[in-house]
Amino acid sequence: MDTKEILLGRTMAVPFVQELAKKALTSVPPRYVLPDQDPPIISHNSSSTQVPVIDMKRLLSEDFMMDSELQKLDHACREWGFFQLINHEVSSTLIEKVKKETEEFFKLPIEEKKKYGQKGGDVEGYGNSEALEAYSAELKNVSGKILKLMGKNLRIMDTNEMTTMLEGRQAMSFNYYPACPEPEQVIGLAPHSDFSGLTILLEVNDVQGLQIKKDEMWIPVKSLPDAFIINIGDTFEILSNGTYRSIEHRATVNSLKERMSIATFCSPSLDGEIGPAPSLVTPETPAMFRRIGVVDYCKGLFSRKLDGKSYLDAMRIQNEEGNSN
Ligand SMILES: O=C(O)CCC(=O)C(=O)O
Repeated sequence: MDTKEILLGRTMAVPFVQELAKKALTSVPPRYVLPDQDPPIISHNSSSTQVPVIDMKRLLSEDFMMDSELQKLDHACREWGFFQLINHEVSSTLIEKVKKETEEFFKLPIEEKKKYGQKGGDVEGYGNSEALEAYSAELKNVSGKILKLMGKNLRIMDTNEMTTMLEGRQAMSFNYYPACPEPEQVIGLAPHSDFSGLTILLEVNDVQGLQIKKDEMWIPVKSLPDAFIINIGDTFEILSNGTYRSIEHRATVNSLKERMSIATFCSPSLDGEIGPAPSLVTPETPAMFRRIGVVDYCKGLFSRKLDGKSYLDAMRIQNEEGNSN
């Protein structure tokens, strides 16, 4: 199927907040003010307020370390929906190159940038470079390995279906959050969960701002140097029949420094379907989500505004009492 022929819907035209930020405003223009946001908890550096760290080298070690790391990975996916991946074998030289190119891209004059940007009525911009191509291929390799291990943890029988559903399509989002004179009055990216199977986030310029919602509290993520921050997306929650949960997250802004990040989404291809893996649906664990074509799923998604996990909730199967599973 030619994916370009499928019209998924239109996203709102994105205003160039980077240009606005150049005006050295001392207060936020009213249209960007978002009062009454839940504040984050103050992190005490304890393990209960830090996203788990998973070591890829251990996961692939094929000795006793592998089993304990697999258990850690399973725990991270069940309890957090987020983890940081270290020793992922993507070369730091390549990562530095991608970071540098991203920073250079955002420094380009607006007219130059527009050439690479989102076209009217489209959900995607475009752009590539040798480093980006290589980065994209490396991340496909990392996500392939991690997904296989997650499938093993979940005891999914047919890992082919899993691969098609979660790895069919890769997309990247380059996020730029300008410094803001009143950071508590605005949000960089509103609370949402991702449509993807997995998302791999790279913080570009050492400014942190990602927060995740755990036990109804917002927890700031302190990323480790060169680590990837990986999260479970909605498609994986559906595939795992609710065992691994996608987690709401948001991006905050900094009062003094701009922040940049690159999110790589490993998502299902448009000609497939999304639904719980058949081997996970049993009389004891009935399907929690409807099966739906990816195109129909995306059309519904793009017609809504970012609002936590509300769209995923609409996919839930209601039980006989009218409650969702
Ligand atoms: O920039 C971040 O920290 C989060 C990015 C994100 O959530 C997204 O691109 O969907």
